[in-house]
Parts: sequence; C-alpha cells; structure tokens
Amino acid sequence: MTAAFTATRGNGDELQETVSDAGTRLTTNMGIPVSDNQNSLRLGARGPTLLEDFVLREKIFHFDHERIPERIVHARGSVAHGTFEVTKAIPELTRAALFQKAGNSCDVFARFSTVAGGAGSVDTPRDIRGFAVKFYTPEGNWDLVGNNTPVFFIQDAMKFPDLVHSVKMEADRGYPQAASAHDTFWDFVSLMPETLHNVMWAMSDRAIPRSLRFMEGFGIHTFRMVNAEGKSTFVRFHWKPRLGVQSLLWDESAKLQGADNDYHRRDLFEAIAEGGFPQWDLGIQVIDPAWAEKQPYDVLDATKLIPEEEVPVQLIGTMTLNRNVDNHFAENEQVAFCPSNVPPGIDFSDDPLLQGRLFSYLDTQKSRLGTANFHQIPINAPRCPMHNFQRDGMMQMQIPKGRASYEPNSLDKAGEVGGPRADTRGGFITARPVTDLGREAPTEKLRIRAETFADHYSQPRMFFRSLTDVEQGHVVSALVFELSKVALMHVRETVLSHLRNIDETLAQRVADGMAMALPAAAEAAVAPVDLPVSDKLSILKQPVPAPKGRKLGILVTDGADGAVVDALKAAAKAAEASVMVLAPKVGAVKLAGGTEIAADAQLDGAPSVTFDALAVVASAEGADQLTRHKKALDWLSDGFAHLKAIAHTAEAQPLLDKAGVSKDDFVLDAGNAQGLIAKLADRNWDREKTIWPAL
Ligand code: HDD
Repeated sequence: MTAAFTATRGNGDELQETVSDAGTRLTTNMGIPVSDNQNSLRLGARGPTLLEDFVLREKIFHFDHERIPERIVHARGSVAHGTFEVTKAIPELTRAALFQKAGNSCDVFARFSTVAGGAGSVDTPRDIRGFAVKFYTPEGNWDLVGNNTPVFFIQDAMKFPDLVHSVKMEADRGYPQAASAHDTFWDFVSLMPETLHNVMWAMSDRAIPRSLRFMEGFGIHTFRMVNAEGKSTFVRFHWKPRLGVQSLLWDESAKLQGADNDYHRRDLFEAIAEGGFPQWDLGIQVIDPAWAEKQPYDVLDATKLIPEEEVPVQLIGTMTLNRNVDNHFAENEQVAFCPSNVPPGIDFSDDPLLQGRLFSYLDTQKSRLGTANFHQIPINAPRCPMHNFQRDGMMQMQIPKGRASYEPNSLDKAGEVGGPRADTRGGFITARPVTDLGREAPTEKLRIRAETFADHYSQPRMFFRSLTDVEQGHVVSALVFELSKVALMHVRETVLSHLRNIDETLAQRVADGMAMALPAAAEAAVAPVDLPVSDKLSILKQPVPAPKGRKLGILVTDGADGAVVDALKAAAKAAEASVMVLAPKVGAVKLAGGTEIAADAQLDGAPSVTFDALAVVASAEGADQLTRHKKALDWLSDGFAHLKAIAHTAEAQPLLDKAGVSKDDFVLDAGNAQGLIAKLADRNWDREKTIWPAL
C-alpha cells in the first residue's frame, strides 16, 4: 500500500491523509498476504466453515463495525473541499491572521445538510439546510456552523433537545422521516411562539432550495471580532452564493424525492467534477452598539435577523469549492464541526443559544467518533502546528517523544525537550465581558429569559410582508399542507391563533385553506410592531440569476434535426450551463440524415424535475410515437406545471398538445436557442396562477 501525505502538522511529522491501493497485494489488516478472497476455509468442499479462518473472521468483524452513530441532527450531508480567499482585510476588526491582508487564503471543507432526516433520507424535503464550513487557518481551525436561514427556532440551548425530538420521527411509530408535517412538531411550535420566525422561513421557498449551490448561508448568532488592541466588535456572518438564490416548487421537490433521492448531493458532486466550482462570498454585518440599543429586538437573540437595509453586508472573502471528497465516510461522516473552534480574533457573544452549542458539539463528537482523539482524524486535524500535553486516549495516532507530558517543567534545562509553552501575546485571549450593547453587565445567577427577547411576532410579520405575492402564496400553501397533516385539532387552532399575530390575511388564508374558522388571536407577551419590509429577504425581488450552472434537458427522437440539438448545446455551453440529451432508448438515436448519436440518459430515468428548462427536438414520426408514451407526456406536463421554459420543434406540437402544454412566453421554438438559455434560470410565475389553485 502506498500512502500520499498531504496534511502536515508543521513539526516534521506528517499525517497520512489519502491512501492509494493501486497495483498492490491484498492483505489482512495485519499485512498478512491473502491468497483467496472468494472462499472461506472449510472442511472439505461441502463441509462446515472453520473457526480457524482468521481471514474470514477479520473481514466480517471489521464489516460488522463499519458504521458510526449518525448525527442526531444534520445526519444527511454533502461535502466538498475548497479554498477561502480574503478579498478585504479587516485588521481594524479582528487580529485573526487570516484577515490581516487581502489575498490571504486557507483551505476549507464545507458540509451542507438537511436537519431532520436520517443519513439515508432524501435531499429535497421541506427543511432547513445546514451550512457548515471548516477554515483551516494558520492559527487553527475556525468552524462557522450555520444554516441557510438567518434565524433559528429557539432562543435558549435548553430547548434544543425538545425541538429536535418534536421534529424527528414520532417516538412511538417511527415516522414521518425527514418531515415537519406532523403533530409533534406543530404541537411544539404552537406552544413556543419563539419558533415562529424560523417556521415562516421553513414554510417559505428557502426550505426547498434548487440545489446546495443556490443557497445563502448564515452564521445566525451575533459573534464578536477582537482586534490587536483587544477592542471587540459584534458581527453577523453571511454567505452569498455567486450563482444567486433559487428554490424548487413544492410539487417539484416532492417528485424529486422519487426521481432522484440524491439530487442535491449529485448536483454538487457533478458541478465540481465538471469544473463548475461553486463560489460564495463571505460577508459581515458590523453592528454598531448605539444602533443595536435602539432596536425593538435584541441582537443577541438568535430568532431575530438584522435587515441588510439597516446594516449592509460587507464582503470580506470568497469560498470556492473545487475538490470532491475521495471517501464519503472518512470525510463526510468523520468531519466534526464545533462552533467552539475559533482562532484568536474571533469570539463569542452571550447569545444563550450559542453558549449551549459551545458544549454540545465537542460532546457529540466523542460519542459519534468514539474517542477524544477525533481531532487527529485527517479531515479534522488542523493544518498548522499543534502541540500540547494532552496524551493517550483511545485511538491515539501520535507517538509523542520524551518525558515532558506536563507543564510547568524544567526539563529543557537538563537538555531534554520541555515541550510547548503558552503564547501570552499571540494566544487566544477571551474578550472581556462587554456591556457595550447597552445592556447591563450580568450580576446575578438567574434562570430567566431576557425581556428583550419577548417579541415573537414582529419579525415573522416583517418576513412575510417582505415577500412577493407569489412567495406569500407559497408560504400559505406550505402552512395549509403541513397543518392539514396535523391530526390534533387544538394544535391547528393554536397555530392559527399565532398566525393572526403575524398577519391577519395570512391567518385567514391558511384557515380558509383548511376550511376552518379563525380562532381568537393568541395572547402576545409583547404586542407586535410593523417593522419596515426588507426586500433582501425575498428571493424573487432579486434580479433573475444568469443561466450559469443550470441544466437543460433535450429530449431527442429518431429523425430529429441534429443541427437544432447542436445549436442548443452550443448556446448552453457558452452560458456555462450543462446539457443532458435524453431519448426513448439510451443506446442510439438516428438523426435526420442517418447520423447516430448516443443519449446521456433514457427518458424514463431523467424526469423533467431534474432540469431547469426543457427542449423537445423531435421529428413528426418521433413525436407521434411519444404521444403514446406516458413518461414523455409526464416529462412535458410536469415541466409546464413547474413553470419551466420549454422549446420544441414544430413537429413536436401534437405531443405538447397532448401533454397540456399551452402557448405562453416561456414556450419557444427550438430554433431560438438564445431565447431558451435566457430563461434557463427563470420560471414563468404568471403561468402558476393558471395551474396551481391559489389559496
Ligand atoms: Fe447544531 C449539528 C447548525 C443549534 C447541537 N448544527 C449541526 C450542524 C449544523 C448545525 C450545520 C451539522 C454539522 C455537520 O455538518 O457536521 N445548530 C446549527 C445552527 C444552530 C444550531 C445554525 C443555531 C443557530 N445545535 C444547535 C444547538 C445545539 C446543537 C442549540 C445544542 C445545544 N448541532 C448540535 C449537535 C450536532 C449539530 C447535536 C449534531 C451532529 C454534530 O453536532 O456534529 O451537537
């Protein structure tokens, strides 16, 4: 076995990160050569298997232990390696070495996840997405463990186990998997109005992203940056995708769960494999304490966002994901994120949710990875020098030399290696407690929730009212869908009573959607106020993103015009979009003129939900055959219902008619390749009104 060493500890010792088995001899784990990997050792050709067979026993023993406990939340994740480059130095805010100079860079490892489902669940349920990034900085690892929404469900870590128990599969029946549309989640929501803001985001299009590449990320909590003089500044972190933000439609995301369980994981992997490296800009909102003091909410409250219109996001760096993992288990399953990993210059705030997280992650990694030495697993190991006196433990991979395993020691005076010493200037110094958010310095030990955290309705109202009519309609439909699955009537009613405090029309529409009467409004601890709308919270108020990174599906039949296919492919390529050609049979399509081309996929295996826009390049005969092909009709009628652009040859018209595709601005001639590509990242929202009943 040959080993390629890539991660160094900087002390001369190298970590084995990747192994290549190419051209090697098969051995047991102890290196004993194996002569036969097909047959166990038995007495005679048909006799009993022998206990003596150490090759079989070791192989089965290892297999029996191949799994580690899955994460209690965020079990299903997709990962990639990349780099982070600083685009704006911010020494005035932080002493972190990484941010001292524009152009500084470090390796990163990103993991995106769904929250509620198990590791083997689907990619496109309605759910919040995790957005965790490990920066291997020159001063140790910084883990920014965020989500794709700027707020969280609860204000205090004390409630996290309850929140998670309520949303996971119900305890007695073991279902539903990866879904919030059930009694226990909504029961919890109905009793905990602080959840409502994140619930509104979860019911919006944000919770069904088009893919991981089209999501924003948020650090959520207010963090602190500390400069070389020890001055601390409160900040919030944002990730802005270069490809823009886009979501699926609910029907599309539900159908994708059957069409491609791995839709998001595949999308990320393929984009990187094909060189379409996704990028996000990292931004910060710098919070002025005097401004914070005047707000009707507390910036230490993780259920509140800070509108970008009020505090603009300043971009400070760019992440580029450019390398797929070599091994899903070694990297995705074994990566251990801990919000407590911060380099000098980045620090925590007193947000009570964040404070609880500082304990939970370190603790959970020990139970997932089985040893306090999980930091030595290559994906978790820092890429800078790491020296201390922590010793031993299960799965210790290092062999520390010498007898200095304690400090202070004076062994160096006797010519021995005395080991590392604390760096009083360069080391991490916890920021002094601050009262500069205008709040009182803590004096008593109290088990209470601050009064400044008490308004649970104003920001959900702001979020809802910041959306376009189309987006508001989606929130209403999602609430009706989820609450209709709630069997406990009193829970439905209590949720409606909270919705009234968010927005009366919202509550009325949801009640109407369930044919229920509106109950009295819930009693609010603090009466909600009308905050200014924030256009940045809406996806559809932003300009339509470029077609880059999107996917066009071209359905081709025998006798089709190859020049039209080529023109569509060329236009997509020029726009850095990808193309898949599909045909009724994958092996070959005979184009007009007799040329044969192979398709990339069979029609049955590539439903239109997996594409951003569609084209049908068919001959009259080919189109006629497809009018009797259920999958071809579904392909088009789904694409039309999902508001996608559809280009087609004139010969395909009977097929479109049968599939119920009627003429509109997004139904184009297949010869208009540029027109189609221009609509690749867009949807025809006007069409929605004619297809989906408004609630
Ligand atoms: Fe958490 C995992 C994000 C609150 C306890 N969380 C986890 C992951 C993400 C988040 C992205 C997956 C990490 C990975 O990819 O390995 N969590 C958040 C955000 C929160 C949050 C954005 C609020 C702002 N979490 C939170 C609280 C607690 C936890 C309040 C407990 C007190 N989270 C965990 C955990 C997990 C986890 C149980 C499960 C697996 C893991 O940590 O490594 O410890």
